[in-house]
Amino acid sequence: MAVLLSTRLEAMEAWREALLASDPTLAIRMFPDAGDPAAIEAAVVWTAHDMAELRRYPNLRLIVSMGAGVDHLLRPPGPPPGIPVARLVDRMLTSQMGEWVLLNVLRFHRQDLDYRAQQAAALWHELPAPVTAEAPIGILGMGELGTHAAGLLRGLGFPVLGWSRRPKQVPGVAMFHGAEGLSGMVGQARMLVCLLPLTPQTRGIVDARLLAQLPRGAFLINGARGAHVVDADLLAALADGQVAGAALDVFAPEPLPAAHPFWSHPRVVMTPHAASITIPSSAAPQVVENIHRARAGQPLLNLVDFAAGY
Ligand code: NDP
Ligand code: OXD
Repeated sequence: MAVLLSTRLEAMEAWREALLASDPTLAIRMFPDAGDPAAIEAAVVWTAHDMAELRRYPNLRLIVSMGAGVDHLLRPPGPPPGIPVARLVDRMLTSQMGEWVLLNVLRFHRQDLDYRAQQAAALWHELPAPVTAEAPIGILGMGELGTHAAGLLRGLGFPVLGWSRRPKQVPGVAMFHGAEGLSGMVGQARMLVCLLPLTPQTRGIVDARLLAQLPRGAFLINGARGAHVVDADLLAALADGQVAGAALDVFAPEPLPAAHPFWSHPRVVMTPHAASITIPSSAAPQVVENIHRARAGQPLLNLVDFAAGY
């Protein structure tokens, strides 16, 4: 039996080596060279892979996302019926995202956009001192990434508010949940960090209505998926000062077209979906463990809940 790998060409070899380091007996096929379709037992894939293509493999018993998100696997036509999908929950993915969130929270908290603009104008001017304990950070999505980022922010002394789908307790974090909990949380957030999965319920969640509920002059930090944000609504909120700045790692579509206004916006800081990048050597052991479990008919790790959409 063999494992099908499908990702960007430049990442393929690192994945192959990492999987073989965990289990040298694995037979690896690099898409599109799948070989005998009947030999494929698991597919380890990233965003560009066509889910319809996976219907060619009659003995497939596991699909693994090469990232934490799975929206690319669940969009129509979705995975072949009856085949489980696992995602990555990985220490290095989590810590990178924590760093990216901290970078941007501190950038906005310490008025870095303003100081950079002053530097460009050779202007020596001290702004009011920011008070950390008076700058609540709201986190949409309190899963693996959100909970870790919350801990880092708490460690720096920021009050942290969190929003999840189901009721949940996170030490030191004021938690809100469900549609009814959203405005209570957003209304207090000096910065809003989005770390939600993209599902039918969360698509377009950061729209004019939600942005209007933020305290005036708040900041948005989106490390989740571009489609969480309605771009035109964010641009309008930036234009009238309701939102004072945004840090965006993810876009719809990616790459973001060169003509998009975000590229040159003075209050938008962009990274090219690089907040947290999967490191195959870190992620491979759990993938191999899942392949072994699938063979043995044992419960799988980090399974996607199709009904919840993440
Ligand atoms: P998790 O599944 O661990 O956490 C998701 C969180 O979102 C949970 O707290 C969940 O609530 C909450 N949630 C889901 N749906 C809703 C809803 N309708 N209303 C309120 N809360 C909701 O995911 P991760 O933390 O591992 O990853 C989050 C996302 O980050 C990924 O899906 C991916 O899109 C993105 N990502 C981006 C990267 C980048 O480089 N930019 C890298 C890695 C991930 P509950 O706790 O109740 O389940
Ligand atoms: C992920 C991502 O989901 O990189 O892991 O976006």
